[in-house]
Amino acid sequence: MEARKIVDAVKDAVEAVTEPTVPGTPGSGTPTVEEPTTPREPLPPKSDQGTPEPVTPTGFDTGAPKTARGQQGAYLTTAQGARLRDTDHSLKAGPRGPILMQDHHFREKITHFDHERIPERVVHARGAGAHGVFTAYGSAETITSAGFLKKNAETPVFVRFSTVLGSRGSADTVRDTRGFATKFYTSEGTFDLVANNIPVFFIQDAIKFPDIIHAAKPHPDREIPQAQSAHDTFWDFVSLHTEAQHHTMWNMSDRGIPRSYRHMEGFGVHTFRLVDDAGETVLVKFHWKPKLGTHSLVWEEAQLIAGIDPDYHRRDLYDAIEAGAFPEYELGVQVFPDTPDETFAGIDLLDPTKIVPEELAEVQPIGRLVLNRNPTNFFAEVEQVAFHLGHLPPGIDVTNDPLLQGRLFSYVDTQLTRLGGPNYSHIPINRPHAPVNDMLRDGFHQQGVHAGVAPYKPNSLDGGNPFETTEKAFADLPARVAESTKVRANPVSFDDHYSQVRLFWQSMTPVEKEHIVSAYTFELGKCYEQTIKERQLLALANIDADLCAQVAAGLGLPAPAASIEPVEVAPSPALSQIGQEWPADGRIIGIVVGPDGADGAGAVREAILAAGALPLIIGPVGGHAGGLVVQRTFNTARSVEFDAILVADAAAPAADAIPARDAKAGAVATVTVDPRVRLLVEEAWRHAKPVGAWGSGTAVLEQAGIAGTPGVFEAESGTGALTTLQQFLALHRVWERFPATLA
Ligand code: HDE
Repeated sequence: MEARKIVDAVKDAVEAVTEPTVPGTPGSGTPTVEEPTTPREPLPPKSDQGTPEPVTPTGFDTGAPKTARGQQGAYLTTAQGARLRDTDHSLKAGPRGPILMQDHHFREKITHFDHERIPERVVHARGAGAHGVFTAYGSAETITSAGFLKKNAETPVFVRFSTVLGSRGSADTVRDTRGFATKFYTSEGTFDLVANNIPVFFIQDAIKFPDIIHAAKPHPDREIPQAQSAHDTFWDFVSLHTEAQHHTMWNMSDRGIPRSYRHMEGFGVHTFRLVDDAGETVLVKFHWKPKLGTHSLVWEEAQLIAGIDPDYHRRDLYDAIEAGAFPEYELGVQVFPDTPDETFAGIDLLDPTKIVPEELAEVQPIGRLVLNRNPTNFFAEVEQVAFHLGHLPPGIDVTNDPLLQGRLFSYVDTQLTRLGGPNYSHIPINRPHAPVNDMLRDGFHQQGVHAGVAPYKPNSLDGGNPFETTEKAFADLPARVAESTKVRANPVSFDDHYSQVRLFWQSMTPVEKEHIVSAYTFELGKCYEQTIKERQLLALANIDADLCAQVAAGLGLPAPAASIEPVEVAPSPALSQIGQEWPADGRIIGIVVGPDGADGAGAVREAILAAGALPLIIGPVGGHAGGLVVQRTFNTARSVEFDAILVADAAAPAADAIPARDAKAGAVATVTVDPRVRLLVEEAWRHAKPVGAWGSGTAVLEQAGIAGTPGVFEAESGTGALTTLQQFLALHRVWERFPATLA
C-alpha cells in the first residue's frame, strides 16, 4: 500500500539516526545558521510537491521540465530579467536623503507587492488542494460515452477542499459544510465535479443563494461571528425558509465537523444526465466514498483545534500526502431511469434538498481517485483554480434542477472579478489538457499567441479552420421541455420540507443523535433572540418530537407541538458514520516517553510506521529522549493533535512544568505526573479516544482517574499495547465510554 512507501522513507531516515523526516518540514534542504551568500542553483521542490502540467494555454504539451517554473538560476533579477546588485536598500539622495523617484527596482517591487491579493471567494474562501490521478474501472462505459470513464483510463486531477462560511484565514474545524471540488483534466475537455460533503443543499432555487449566504456569513454590522452558523441571522433564515432544514440537520450532525478531508464523503448534490455512444440517457447522482471511512471530530475537540491549530485540515491533507498515506476516494453513481417525470421511488430527482437512500439505489463504483502530490505554490494552484459546472466533456450533461441551472451562470461570472478577466482558463492550474481551438480572443491577461487572421466563422481566409464536428463532440441533448407558462414557482413536489430530515434523524445511532441534540442546543443557545429559538423549535417539532423536546429542554423553553402530521419513514443505515471498521492509515498516535525514552517505545514507533499510521514521540523537553528524537514536548503537545495516546513512561513533571499554575493543567494537579501529560490523557479520554499504557506509564492512567474504563488499556509491552490500540482505531472512537441516553 502507498501509505507504506514514504512511511518507509521516514523509517530509513530514523535508522540513519538523522532527525526523522516529519511531514511538514518546510524546505527541501537543511538551512544554515549563517545567511548563505555564495550563488547557487535553487533548491529542488520537496518530493511530495507537484505543479500543474506544463501545457500551453491552448492545451498542448510544452515538453518543458515540470520544475521550469518560478525561480530559476542563481541570481536575483528584476521582472524583466536584469540582474540586481542590491535589493535591501532603496536609492536615496545620500544615506539620510529622500528616496529617488528614479528607483525603478523599488517601484517595481513595491507596486507588485501592493497588488498581491485578489478578492477571496464569496463562499468557500478557505481551502486546501492537491493533485492526483483518477483511474476508471470501466463500469460506467455502458451508460456514458465519456472517454475518461473507459476502463483503466487515467486522468490527472486537481481537488480543492474548502469550508463555506469563513474568510480565507478562518479556522478549518468550524461547524460548516465542506466543498469537495474536482477538476478532471480529460483529453476530451475538462470536467469539474463541484461537490460538497453533504448530499443536499439549503435551497431549491439558485435565486435564494445570496439570501442563505448573507444569513450565514457574519453579521454585516460587526462582522462577527466568523466562520460559523451559531448566530441569529443564520437561524432566522433557516427557521423561516424551512426547505433549509434538511441541510441544516446534516450540519448539526457529526458531518459538520469532519476529522479530516481524507475522512469525508463527497456528493454532486444535483442529478446529472449521462449519455452513452448511442445517445441513450440515464440520470445519476455522483458520490465520493473515502477509503478511510467517514469520521468526525467531537465538538469540544473541534473548538479546541480551532484555536490550537486552525490549519488542522490542511495540515492533515498535506502531511498525509507527504508521508505517503495518499488520500483515496472511490467515485460512484446512483443510476436512475431517465423518465419524463424525473422521479425515482417517489423522490423528485430535481429537488436538491432530497437524497435517494442508498438502500433504494445502490452506489455503483466507477473509479478511484488518489491524491498524491501537494501543491508547489498555494496561490498559483489552490487560490487560482476556477471550477465551473459547465465544464462538461461529451457524455455528461446537466438536468433542469433549478439550483444547478443557476450555478451554470454563477461560476464563470464570479471568476471574471476574482481572477481579473475572461482569460482565467489560461492560468496554469486551469489549462485544459485537451487541445483548445476556440475563437475567444484578447482580453486582460491573454496568454495565448493566436496565429491566423480569421477568428470568426464562417471564414475562408484561415481555410475555414477550425471546423465543427459531430465526432466526439459535446451534444446538447434534445431533452424534452414541458409545454408550460412562464412562472416564478417551484414544482409542488418541492413542498415537503420535513420527511427526509426525519429520515436522516431516524437513521442515526443513539450517540449520533446525542451529538445532533447538543449541536442544535449549542447553536440556538448562542442566538440572542428568543423568537428565533422558538421558531426553530417549531421546525424541530415537525421533524421529531423527541429531538424537539431535548433541544427545548437545553434551551429552557417549552417544546411546541408539531404543525404537520409526521410521516413514517424507513431509516437508511448508510447515513450513519458508526458501526463499521476502517483502516487506520495516517492516523496520529502520540507516544509519551520520559527523559531517557522508554522501554519498547522505539519498537512501537516502528510498528506504527509499518502499519501506515504516524507516531509522534512526546518527550519532557526537545532534543533526544534515549535514542528517540522528540517530535513534541510536554509543552507543545495537546491531545487534539492525536487520534490516540500511548503512555510509555510515568512522565514526571518536566523542568518547565509549573504544576500549580500551568495554564493547560486547569486545576492543581497531584504532582507525580507532569500536569500537561495528565491533561493530554484526560482530554483524549473525554474525546472518546483510545489511551493505552505499559510499564511505568500505567501510573498516569491511575492518576488521571481513567484506568479500567472502556478504551483505556494496560499492556505487558509496547507491541501488545499497539495490537489492542489497532482494534480501537478501526472503530474510530470508543463510543461506549459514554452510554447514550437517546434511543
Ligand atoms: Fe457553489 N459557488 N454555488 N455550490 N461552490 C462557488 O464559485 C453558487 C452550490 C461549491 O473550491 C463560487 O469559484 C451558487 C452547491 C464548491 O473553488 C460561486 C449556488 C454546491 C465551491 C458559487 C451554489 C456548491 C463553490 C464561489 C446556488 C455543492 C468551491 C467561488 C445555486 C454541490 C469551489 C467560485 C472551489 C464555489 C455559486 C450552490 C459547491 C459564487 C449561485 C449546491 C465546492 O460561483
